[in-house]
Amino acid sequence: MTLTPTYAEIGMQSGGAGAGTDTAARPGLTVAGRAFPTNRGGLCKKGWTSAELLTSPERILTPMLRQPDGGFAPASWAEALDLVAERLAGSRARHGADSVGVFGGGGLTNEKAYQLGKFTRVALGSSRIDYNGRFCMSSAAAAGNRAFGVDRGLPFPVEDLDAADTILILGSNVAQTMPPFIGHLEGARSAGGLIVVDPRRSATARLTEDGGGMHVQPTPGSDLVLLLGLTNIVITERLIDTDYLERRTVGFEALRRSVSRWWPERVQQLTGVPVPQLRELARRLAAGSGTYILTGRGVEQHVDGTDTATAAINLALVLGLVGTRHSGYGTLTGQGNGQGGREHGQKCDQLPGYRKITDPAARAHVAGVWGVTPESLPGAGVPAIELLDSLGVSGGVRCLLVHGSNVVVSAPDSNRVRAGLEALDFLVVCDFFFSETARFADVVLPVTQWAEEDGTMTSLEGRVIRRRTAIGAPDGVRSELWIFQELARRLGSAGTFSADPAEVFDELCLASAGGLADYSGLSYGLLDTGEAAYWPYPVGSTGTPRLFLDRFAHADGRARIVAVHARVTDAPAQRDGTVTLITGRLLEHYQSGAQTRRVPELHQAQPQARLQVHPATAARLGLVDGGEVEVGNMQGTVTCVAEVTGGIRPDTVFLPFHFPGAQRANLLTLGATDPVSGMPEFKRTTVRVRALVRTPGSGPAGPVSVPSIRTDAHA
Ligand SMILES: Nc1nc2c(c(=O)[nH]1)N[C@H]1C(S)=C(S)[C@@H](COP(=O)(O)OP(=O)(O)OC[C@H]3O[C@@H](n4cnc5c(=O)[nH]c(N)nc54)[C@H](O)[C@@H]3O)O[C@H]1N2
Ligand SMILES: Nc1nc2c(c(=O)[nH]1)N[C@H]1C(S)=C(S)[C@@H](COP(=O)(O)OP(=O)(O)OC[C@H]3O[C@@H](n4cnc5c(=O)[nH]c(N)nc54)[C@H](O)[C@@H]3O)O[C@H]1N2
Ligand SMILES: [Mo]
Repeated sequence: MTLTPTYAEIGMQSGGAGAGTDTAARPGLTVAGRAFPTNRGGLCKKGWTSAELLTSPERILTPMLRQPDGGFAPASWAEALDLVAERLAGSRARHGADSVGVFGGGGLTNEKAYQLGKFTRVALGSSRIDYNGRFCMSSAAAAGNRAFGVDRGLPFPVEDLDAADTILILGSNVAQTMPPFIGHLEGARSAGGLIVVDPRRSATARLTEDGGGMHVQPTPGSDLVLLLGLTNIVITERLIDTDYLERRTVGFEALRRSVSRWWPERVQQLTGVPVPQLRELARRLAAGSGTYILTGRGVEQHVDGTDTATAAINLALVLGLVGTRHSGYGTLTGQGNGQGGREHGQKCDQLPGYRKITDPAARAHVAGVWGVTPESLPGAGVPAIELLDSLGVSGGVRCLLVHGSNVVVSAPDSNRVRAGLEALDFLVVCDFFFSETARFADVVLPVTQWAEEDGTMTSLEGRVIRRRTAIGAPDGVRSELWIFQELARRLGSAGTFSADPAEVFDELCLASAGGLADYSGLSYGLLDTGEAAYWPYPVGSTGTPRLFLDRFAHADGRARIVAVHARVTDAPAQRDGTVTLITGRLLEHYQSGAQTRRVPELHQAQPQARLQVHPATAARLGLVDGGEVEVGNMQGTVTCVAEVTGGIRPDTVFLPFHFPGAQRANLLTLGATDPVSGMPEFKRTTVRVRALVRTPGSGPAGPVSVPSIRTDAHA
């Protein structure tokens, strides 16, 4: 989540959290909220407890090498890095540079993400890099690029939301995933204008209860149809802004034709949202005097996520909301550096500054900064799921480096991921802990945590923020920048790799110059003044808090209305006792849980996976609250505990994805991807549920035949 370390102010204390651990000699830290516009001094529970991880007894404090007996033994850094370099060079020589793959993370600082991209292209010469943002932001990014010509999560400062009287949130549970953010919804909420679309009565949906807001509860994965239907109503009821459409957009005619068959009754049939509610929702959006439309993973993490985000953008465009001072569209970016992490080269088709690796001018510019020839840079690689699918496969990736992701828990179709990792010749994982993924590694390299390193992060609104070292790192751990430098040297790489974050940032700024995400006017010195710095920030500018006020980033300055079509038009199967599984987050846990499951307070609050089930469904399937259940389909089987709650549709169940082993939600997800973005489907999976202790009347949980919708992804 975006708030924890970045906005934390670190207070040094003596004694405290470090006592009694391997790192007892280090002073303890406490984390306190600091006044900052995004969070207004607030931190969520995970923020308050984040310092505990610095001194966790489970922290890895020396490189670890896999032994012939399958266990791990400590090694010196020289020994570990020599081995890694030798194996990578060997693979490259025997099987080509693309036999070495790299998997990054949206939690890395801008400096690390940038250097990881450069290291892959220059030191390894490989095109095979992608990252966990593919699971997170890729659909919204693709939609934003397509419509606006640029992808910045919120093209306006987050405080702009304070003045809104109407905010539509589609598929985001910010009350639990970004708690301090809900302060910015307060204006709309108290004006009765908070509207939440979620198949669950989530904590965010409950914010609509007092004050006259709306909670719309569609069937999972039907949001595209819902949005096409709302656009249809807005057009037929003449609520569109024709002047805006004429001045600022192209493509309206095709949109008008494409939504004409999504009349309200048909939309009701597929989404389960009653016609009067559809009409009321459309009218409220049009009537607002400051209206924002925001999307989250609930609508984006689908095989049609790009088109769904596009439909949300189209609705905003026909209402004339985007690029005006008091309204807008945005996507709620997820990870700590989910925005910056998608700008500087971790993506398979990307060079720094949000440039395309296939663009000759971009290649020439970046190669110049890197001191190599453009011809030496590889072309575009493949997106995350294709990369993971190629592990150990002939012609695929044989050696993998993982930096900041726990794919065994968080990538879809866990069994397949696990098989891929086992089939590798060599796996290197950089982490603080023995994550579920690190357990498959040949070499684990322990790295510095957030409080132990300098760097920058870019917030969901495109604001670049400095992170300062607050505490020395324990002996034995190293920064990733240092690791890249050492490996590049051992690999005999062209190009220089600095281990100093300030130097790397300066280089990133140069490399980004002239790109969409232009940082070239920034420096640590400038950021240290505390001035708010929103990209693009070219030399000589003072940054860009609000994009699109005058023009969109396409050559003609106009936004593209891209007519999209609903592909998933069947209601999810409820035959034979199957239900639709949606997955997502809990307040207390972060992502794969690699970090939060190691904080006792958070672990105790949510020690195990619980499947949310509606009481009617529980009765039908013979499930009891707190009882053990088995959730299964062709993909795999999860065992967990039932949580019977009225806050979910009867045809839908919800499972958090934070838990390991047999509780892994991703044992059930298919690995099907959006054809435009490569985003995997995480939020619409057909499953069968049964009580593990059989109660009379419950059916068996045999394999379920689900339609195979695996599609070929390209970036
Ligand atoms: N506590 C906590 N906070 C986090 C994180 C965390 O792991 N834990 N992770 C961070 C990251 S990386 C991210 S990306 C963000 C994600 O933040 P969110 O997008 O808020 O998170 P999710 O829980 O994945 O999904 C949000 C909601 O989508 C709903 N949903 C599921 N399927 C559908 C659907 O088909 N349609 C609609 N309309 N809604 C649907 C779910 O019921 C859920 O309430 O959170 C960030 N913050
Ligand atoms: N079923 C289902 N699956 C999902 C989702 C869902 O909604 N449903 N959401 C998806 C989304 S949006 C996301 S973002 C992913 C996230 O899932 P992951 O990519 O697994 O993210 P984390 O759990 O944060 O894992 C980060 C790992 O890297 C380590 N780490 C943290 N910081 C650093 C660093 O600076 N350097 C290094 N080397 N290591 C570091 C942590 O200790 C941890 O082991 O999960 C996706 N998976
Ligand atoms: Mo995410």
